[in-house]
Amino acid sequence: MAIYKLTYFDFDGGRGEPVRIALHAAGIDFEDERWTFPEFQEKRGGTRFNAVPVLEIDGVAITQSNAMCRYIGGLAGLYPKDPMQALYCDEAMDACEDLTHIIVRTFGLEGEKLEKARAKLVDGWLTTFLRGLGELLERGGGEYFADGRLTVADLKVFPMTRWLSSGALDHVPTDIVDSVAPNLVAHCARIEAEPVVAAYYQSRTQ
Ligand SMILES: N[C@@H](CCC(=O)N[C@@H](CS)C(=O)NCC(=O)O)C(=O)O
Repeated sequence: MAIYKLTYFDFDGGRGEPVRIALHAAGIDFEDERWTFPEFQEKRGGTRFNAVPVLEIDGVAITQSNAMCRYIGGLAGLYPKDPMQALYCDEAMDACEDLTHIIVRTFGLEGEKLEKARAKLVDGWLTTFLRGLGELLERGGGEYFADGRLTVADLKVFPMTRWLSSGALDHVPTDIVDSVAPNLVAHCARIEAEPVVAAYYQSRTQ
C-alpha cells in the first residue's frame, strides 16, 4: 500500500480541499499536513514550484492540483471514463483554477486599493466565471458538472462557491453566487450532502 501525504494550507478550501475529499472517498489514508501561512513562507522554497498543494506518493512529490484531482478522482471512481464527460469535468476544474488566480491577485492589497480591486472583481471576472460555471452545470444536466453524477469537478467547484459566499473575502457580497448563478448555491448544498463528502467532514470532527 502506497504512502500518501498532502501538504496544503490549514484551510478547508482552495486547491487542496478537493484532493483531500477525493483521497477520503478513495479510502486512502493520508497524512494531512497543514501549513500556517508563516510556515508556508518558511518552507515553500522546498517545494518544486514554490507552491502548494504538494501530494507525495511513496515520497515522490507531485504538484498541480487538477492533475491530482484527475489521478485520485480516478482511484475513487470520481473521474469520468468517457472522454467527453472527462472533458466536461476538466473544463469546470480549469475554470476554477483560472478564477483562483484572478482572486489571488487581490490578496495583499489593503484599504481603498483592496476595496477598488474587489469591486472590479465582483463586477468583472467573478460575475463572468460564476455565470460560466452556472452554464456548465446546466450543460451537465443541472445537478452535476459531468457524467450525471458526483465527480471531482463538483469537488472543485463547491469549496469555491462556499468560500465566495462565506464573507471571508472582504468587499465580496455573500450573496454574489446567489445573484449571478443561483443553481451553484443549490449545487453547493447538494454536494455537501453527498454521502462521501458528508463522511469526509464527519471524519474531520472525530
Ligand atoms: N497550478 C498550481 C497552482 C498552485 C498555487 O498557486 N498554489 C497557491 C496556494 S493555493 C500557492 O502556493 N501560492 C503561492 C504564491 O503564489 O505565492 C496548482 O493548481 O496546484
